[in-house]
Amino acid sequence: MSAVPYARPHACAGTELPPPMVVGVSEPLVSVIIPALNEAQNLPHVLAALPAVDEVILVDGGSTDDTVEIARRLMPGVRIVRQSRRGKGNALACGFAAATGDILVMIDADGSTDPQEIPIFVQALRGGADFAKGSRFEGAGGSADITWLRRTGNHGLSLLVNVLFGTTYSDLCYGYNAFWARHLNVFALDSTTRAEGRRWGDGFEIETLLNLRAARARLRVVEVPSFERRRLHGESHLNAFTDGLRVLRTIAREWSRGRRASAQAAPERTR
Ligand SMILES: Nc1nc2c(ncn2[C@@H]2O[C@H](COP(=O)(O)OP(=O)(O)OP(=O)(O)O)[C@@H](O)[C@H]2O)c(=O)[nH]1
Ligand SMILES: [Mg+2]
Repeated sequence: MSAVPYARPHACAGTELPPPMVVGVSEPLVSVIIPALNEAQNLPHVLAALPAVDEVILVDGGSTDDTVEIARRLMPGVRIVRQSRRGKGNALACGFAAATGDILVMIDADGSTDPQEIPIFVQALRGGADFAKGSRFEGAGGSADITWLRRTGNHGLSLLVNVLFGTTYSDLCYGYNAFWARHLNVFALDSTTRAEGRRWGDGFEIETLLNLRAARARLRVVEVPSFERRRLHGESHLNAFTDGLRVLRTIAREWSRGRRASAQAAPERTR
């Protein structure tokens, strides 16, 4: 796990980090969760680049290509999980629920997130963070993939979140994150209800949901500079307009949810 040099990430304002803590005498177990929908051509690159981890979970979204067969052939120990509904968010929820590690890392199957960065995320968590949030716009981070439209939309949405939630996020919609499994309940994700379509949080709004719920639970969030590569093969599943709107609605929903929770807590405090 030490192939990549550790670059100390920047802490978000209001999340002063304590000195590195001793997590225990043993190393934390690391699970990597990979949502995949028709990524057979990309998986060989992604799996080959993985550093030594304890568990790899591939969450298949009903791929019609050889995604599952390729994963099994290249990595006989891989755990294949079928998702309960549709969408990347639901895939991640199912993968998190199935994982047995102490640290859960989410990466994409299209080759855009570099598995060689995993040790940097793990180091950030072991250094005191609760949630290590990848950022393409922090420090040495960057992107060879993001379009002007998406970059502008992402900046605008990040700004809105920072104003409403008091965060200092530089990259709201990025799929490379890691957190301690003990915080999974903070995200209140429903992995078990079966349905044909998508429920709220099942789509590409998942990263926003995780970031907002981490902030509301006052987890110590540390941004980890990350470089996003181009998808190697195949088509993106994301639509900048419809998925951007889902992100915007997620921000509105989470904000009003937070206001309702504070309003309910206020009378109890004055009793
Ligand atoms: N299991 C599952 N995985 C999905 C689903 N939708 C997307 N994914 C995976 O989620 C990851 C991110 O999806 P992408 O289509 O690459 O979206 P993106 O990275 O935001 O967009 P690009 O930058 O254009 O590639 C990839 O590994 C996809 O295969 C889904 O419905 N189910
Ligand atoms: Mg991608």
